[in-house]
Amino acid sequence: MHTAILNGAAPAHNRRDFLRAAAATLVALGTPARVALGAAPEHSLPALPYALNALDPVLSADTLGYHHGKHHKAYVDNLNRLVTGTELAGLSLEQVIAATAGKAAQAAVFNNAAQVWNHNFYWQSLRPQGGGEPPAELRRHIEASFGSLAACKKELAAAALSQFGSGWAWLAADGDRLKVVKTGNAELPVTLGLKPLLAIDVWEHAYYLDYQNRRADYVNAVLDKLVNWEFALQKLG
Ligand code: MN3
Repeated sequence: MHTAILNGAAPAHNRRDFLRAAAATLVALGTPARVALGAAPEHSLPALPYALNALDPVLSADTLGYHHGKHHKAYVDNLNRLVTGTELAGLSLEQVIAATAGKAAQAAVFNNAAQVWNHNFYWQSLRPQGGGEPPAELRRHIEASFGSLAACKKELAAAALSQFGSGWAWLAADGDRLKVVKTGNAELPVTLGLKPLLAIDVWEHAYYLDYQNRRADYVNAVLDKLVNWEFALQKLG
């Protein structure tokens, strides 16, 4: 995997050299260099897949506004600032995560990159009028792995509640088997070799405006009313 990352970095050099050359040409022509170099940041904040108030009253427009527009955006901005002009410039988000996971010297880049990825995934894990019954094919997998949908939800809630401090609860696939895992801070299942299917953000910023310290109320409301089982089935593939 690391070999692939190193190979993947080569085009970034070429791209930067090309951009520098292009910028120099534009400067010579009297065009501001930032037109060429500053036009497109490496990573961007995806739009929410629904309106700000679409998850109300489980999650208010205020919560989504701060969570997406401030917290998620800050991770994107930090990541762009940290990778600009480095070996990691030009790599995809997934490549940045793979190249920095487990490396203490790259912790800031990893944390911001992983949080961008986690939030991209979290917004898709929710939907208006979610919860309820999973599609039949997903339900079969859930019952094979947990015994019942209720047991699966109970295990997800327990993981979300027992994650000490900031982190995430996940439904993930380990080959054919589904399992629930929790991760601290920015950690994510892909670095554990698992395929993520659903994410529940249990950082306080995800629920504090609406639920204050009542994390259990937030988690149960998400599982009953917002969780996007169709997305999980799509990810299971
Ligand atoms: Mn968050």
